[in-house]
Amino acid sequence: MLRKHQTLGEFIIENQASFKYSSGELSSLINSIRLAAKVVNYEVNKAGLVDILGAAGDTNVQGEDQQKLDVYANEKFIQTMTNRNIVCGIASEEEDHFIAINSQDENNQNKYVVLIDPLDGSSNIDVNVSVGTIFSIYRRVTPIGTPVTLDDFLQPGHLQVAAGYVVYGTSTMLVYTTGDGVNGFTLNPAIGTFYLSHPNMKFPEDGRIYSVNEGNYIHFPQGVKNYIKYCQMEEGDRPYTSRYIGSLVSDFHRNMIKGGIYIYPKSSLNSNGKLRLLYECNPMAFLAEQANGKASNGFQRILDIHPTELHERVPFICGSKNMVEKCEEFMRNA
Ligand code: AHM
Ligand code: MG
Repeated sequence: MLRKHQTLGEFIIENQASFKYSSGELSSLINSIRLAAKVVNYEVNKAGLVDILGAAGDTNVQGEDQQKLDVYANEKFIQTMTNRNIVCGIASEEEDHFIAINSQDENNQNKYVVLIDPLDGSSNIDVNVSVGTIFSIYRRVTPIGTPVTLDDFLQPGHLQVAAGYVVYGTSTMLVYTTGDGVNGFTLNPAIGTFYLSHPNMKFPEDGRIYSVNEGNYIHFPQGVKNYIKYCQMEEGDRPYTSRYIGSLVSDFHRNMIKGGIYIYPKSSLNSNGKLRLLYECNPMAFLAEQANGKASNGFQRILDIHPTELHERVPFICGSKNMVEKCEEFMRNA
């Protein structure tokens, strides 16, 4: 049951039975992400004090080395999940290779692997603009108790058991799905508790916002160019509004609430676009579909793509269903 003012902790316990694979392990895993999110949030919030407290690479007044926030976030998420011994493997956008946890320990009965982008859009930190953490969770495919392998991570997105993001914005929110809709929780920083503030989030079927880095327009495929022109044309409810933060989590979050489309296409500069299938596109696509939205590479459903490498990139079109379908139509016909 969804109850406003429910805390995230209460929600996890009360909804455990509705998880596709009911187990305390997934609950503990989401709890550990909640914990790491709070720690990272505290640090992100202090970023504006960098001139006072010291920049990355400096030593602070306590004699501690200051780290870049994305490195810090990476460490915190990995540490939290490793210390609690609740996953068997982690892959991070910040790491070249996946990390096997307790792989030699035959008592390690953990069945989940996590893929994470610890601080997406981190170039926005310097200018006090929202950034996010994105996570994606799968059941391992290799036998429990054996070391994880690359196969455990290279699964198509439709096999995700949970995914979500944290947006460190004007408020900090944790939004996630376990395949049973999308719910958003807002952090009350005074007491460090996430409350259910956005139950059962849904993309409006149609929207009026398009989010794309138009500075790259000249390099875009013809279908995307045509769609952008369509968005700008005066007809019906158009022209649409252009909004691009340059932080996927924030752009996605706004579009889910207000209705819109996010596009990071391939271009003559990047043949597969920029975003990573496993750390960014799959989790956002899972959330989008769970919220009545859609996600595609222009021609194929994101969640159907079979990954072949950890850091694979794909073109990404995601948002309100009718807008994504319109964009796909332009791409097919170009
Ligand atoms: P990052 O993983 O290096 O932070 O890059 C991902 C980010 C997305 O959050 C954002 O939508 C996109 O890169 C912006 O890229 P661009 O500046 O090319 O428009
Ligand atoms: Mg990223």
